[in-house]
Amino acid sequence: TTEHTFSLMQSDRFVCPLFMLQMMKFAWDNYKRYAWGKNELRPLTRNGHIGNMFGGLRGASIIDSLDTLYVMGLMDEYNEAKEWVQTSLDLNSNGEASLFEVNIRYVGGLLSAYYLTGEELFKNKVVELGEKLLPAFNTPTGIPRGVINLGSGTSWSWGWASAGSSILAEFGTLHLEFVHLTQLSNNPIYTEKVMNIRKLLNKIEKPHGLYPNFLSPVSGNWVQHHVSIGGLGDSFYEYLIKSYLMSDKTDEDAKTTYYNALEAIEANLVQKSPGGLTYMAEWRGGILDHKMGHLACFSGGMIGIGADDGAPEKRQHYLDLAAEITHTCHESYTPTKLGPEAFRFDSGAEATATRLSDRYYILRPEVIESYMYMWRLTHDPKYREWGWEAVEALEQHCRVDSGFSGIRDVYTTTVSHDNMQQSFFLSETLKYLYLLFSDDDLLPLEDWVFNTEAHPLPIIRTNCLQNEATQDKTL
Ligand code: DMJ
Repeated sequence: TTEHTFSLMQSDRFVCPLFMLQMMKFAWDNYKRYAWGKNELRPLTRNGHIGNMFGGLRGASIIDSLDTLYVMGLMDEYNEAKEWVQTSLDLNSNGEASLFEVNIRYVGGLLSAYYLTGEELFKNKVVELGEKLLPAFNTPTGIPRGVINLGSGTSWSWGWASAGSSILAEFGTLHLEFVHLTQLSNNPIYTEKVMNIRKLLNKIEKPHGLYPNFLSPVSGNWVQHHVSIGGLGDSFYEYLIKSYLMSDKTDEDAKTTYYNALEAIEANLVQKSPGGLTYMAEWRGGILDHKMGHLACFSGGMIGIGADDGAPEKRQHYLDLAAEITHTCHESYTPTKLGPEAFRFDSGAEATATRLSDRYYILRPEVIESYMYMWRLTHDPKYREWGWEAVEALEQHCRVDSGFSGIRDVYTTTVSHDNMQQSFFLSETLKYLYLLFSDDDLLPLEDWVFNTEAHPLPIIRTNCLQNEATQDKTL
C-alpha cells in the first residue's frame, strides 16, 4: 500500500522511485490500450482525445513520454514509443497549431529524446518540425503569432487575445528549444528569431520594470497592463534564468533581464497574507488581484535555481523566498491533498479557492516541480514528505480503472473526474516525482535544464574540453 511504502521510504531509497515507475507504467499502458496515437487518454470513457492545440499532429502523450520512459528505464515502452515516432509521427499535417504547445511538447520532447539516446531519428524529426514553425515569425516585429497552420505556414493571433496580440508566456517560451535547434541543424536562423524577440523586449518601456502579458506583433507595443507570474506570463520568466543556465552561464543578457524582472516582481507583486503566507499577486494596471494560480507555483523552483547566481547579498534571500512560495503552494493542497487551479488571499481566504470554477485539479505539475527543485537545493526532508502526500492523493483521488484523471473539486473527497489524462502528467508530474525520490546525479542540475514541459536539455558547454565531457555523458 502507499502507506507501507511511505514508512519504507526512509530505509529503502529504491522503493519510492519504483512506485513512480509503476504509476508511469499504469498511465502509459492505459494510454496505449485505449488511445494509442491520439493526443491524450480519456480514462473514464476509455478512448482517445485529439483536441485542437497541435494542428493535426498526433501522439502528444507519446512524444511527451519518451524521455520519462527512458529515464525510468522502461525500455520496452520507450521502444514502442520510438517505433511510433519512426512509423507514424506525421509532420505533414495541415491544421492550426499553438506555436507554444507544439514547441514545448513536440520540439522539447524530441530534443530531449535525441540528447538522452543519441538516436538520429529524433534529431531528423525535430529539425523537420522546427522548419515548419518558422513562418509564425513573419510579422512586422518578428514577434510570432500564437497560432500557425503547419501546412501552409499562415499564422494568426488567438481570437481571445485582445486586439490581435501575442502572449508573453508563448513568444517568451521558445528560447531554450530554438537555441538547441540551431545547435542540431547548424542553422543560425532559430537563434536569430529568439534573439530578435529578446531585443525588442529589452528596448520597449516596461511599466515599473514589469512585463505585461499581451504585446502587439504589429506595433511591438504592450496591449494591456496585466502582469502575472501564473498563466499568460509564467514560463517567460522561467526561460530567462534557464537561458542563462543553459548557456553555461555565459548569456549575461538573460541573467540581467531575469534578475531585473525578479526585482520588479518582488517590488510590485510579492505579498504577505495576514496569516503570514508569501504569495505572488497579479497586477492590473497598478491594482493588485490577490490571487495566485496553480501555474504560478512553478516560481518556487525557478527562484530556487536562480538563487545562487544572484547578487551575493541576495542569495539567501532568494532561497528563503523560493521556500516561502513553495510552502504557500503546499498550503493550498488541502483537504484532498491536491491543489485548486487558483487560490486567493482576500476576504479572509488564505490560499483557498473561493470560486467554484477555480476548484479543479487537472494533474498539473507545478507544485511538485517546486518540491523537486527545493529538495535538490536544500535536502530538507519535508519536500519528499510533501511529494509523497501528493503521490498518495493522486493514487486515492485521480487513479481510476483505466488511467489517471483530473478532478473537478479538490475540496470534496467524493471526487468527480474530468475524464482526461493530460500529456503533461506523463512528461512532468510523474518525472518530477521520480526525480524527487531519486539521487541527485540522475539528470544533475549542473548538466541539464528542464524546458517548461520538463524535457531535459543539456547545458551547452563553452569550451571544448567540457564539451567532450558532456558528449560522453549518457544515462
Ligand atoms: C504544461 O504544458 C507546461 O508546464 C506549461 O508551462 C504550463 N502548463 C502545463 C502544465 O500545467
